Amino acid sequence: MKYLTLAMIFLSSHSIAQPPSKVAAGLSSRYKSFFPIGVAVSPRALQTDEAELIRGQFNSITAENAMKMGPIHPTEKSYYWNGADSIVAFAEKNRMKIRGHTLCWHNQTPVWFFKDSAGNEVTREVLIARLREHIFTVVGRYKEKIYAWDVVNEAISDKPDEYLRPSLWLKICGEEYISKAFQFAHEADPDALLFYNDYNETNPVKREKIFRLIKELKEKGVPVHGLGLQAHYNIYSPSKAQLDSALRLYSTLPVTLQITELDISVYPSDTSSWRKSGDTSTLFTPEREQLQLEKYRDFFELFRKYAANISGVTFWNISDRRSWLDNFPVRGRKNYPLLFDKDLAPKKAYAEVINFNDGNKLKGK
Ligand code: HXH
Repeated sequence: MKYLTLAMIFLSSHSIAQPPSKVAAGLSSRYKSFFPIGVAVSPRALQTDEAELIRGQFNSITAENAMKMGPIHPTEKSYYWNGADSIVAFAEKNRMKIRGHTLCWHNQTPVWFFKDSAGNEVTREVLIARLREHIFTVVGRYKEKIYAWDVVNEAISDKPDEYLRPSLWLKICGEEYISKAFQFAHEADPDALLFYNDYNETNPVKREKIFRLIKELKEKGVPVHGLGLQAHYNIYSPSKAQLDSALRLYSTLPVTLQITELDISVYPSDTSSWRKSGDTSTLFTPEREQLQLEKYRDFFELFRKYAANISGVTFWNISDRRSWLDNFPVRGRKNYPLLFDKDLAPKKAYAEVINFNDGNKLKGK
């Protein structure tokens, strides 16, 4: 008996093959009763020590780039699946949800979509047929694996007096490309949740346009089930009140909401302050760190407040080791927008996100 007990202790302490996690309980377990917590990744990150962090912290995954039109469908007759497949395989192995991003976008869309073999602009019929073929192929491949798709990304204009973005999609097809994309995605996988996804969504002018688009699509019977709020924020903006107003407005729509691309830049978006940075070790100043943790605390408080309407929160990248905001929009400038630092250790803001009083939980109210 004594030996058995000793053997059990020996076995149990050695059966945990992984190194001890740097954080005891992950984000996704802390938010289990609210919504899944996701992360946008590259196939490459899954081959590094970031994979362990992902497994411990997140229960949903998105391909940062691998499923976009350009990377996955670079020429008319060729699809490149390796990157997207590896992300899907990782998610399945680790029992994570998968969000697809994105089926129709004005950016990172290869020019071949819009041109015929002679280099002339294609007709509306040809472009719609190409969109259909693309959506059927990509959605079809991951049917029953991807539970939610960003179907149309960023179709609304940022100019106050302009409704839709004057993209080639709009120019060639008219507004109907949006409803077509949703119809094709719904036909390809009737069980997938279909999202319209956009940024600048807390801006009072743009938010009315986003609201209008979802409302009109719904009224027309278009299969749109969700609104994605990208949530590319910064340490100065939006204010808590602005985000609250936007969430309050969107909560009245007959669709579920997801925070799809969350990060909090440590620089203002105001272009007048854009400067190249010199010494990258001093940029994440104590002041920026403090402002960032306050934003993370306030925003997650709001996400919990609206949890009855929010069905997911996804971060756009894993850690400050690398994010899309490095060198963008200012070349040569490093950013620190996430909850984990370059060594994958949780930042102060992490504690603000996981330390809240369950007794005050507002879910369902
Ligand atoms: C998102 N766009 C995309 O949805 C995602 O697929 C991508 O990986 C990263 C971010 C956000 C975005 C939208 C407009 C934009 C920049 C980013 O336009 C700007 C151009 C220059 C300066 C500022 C904004």
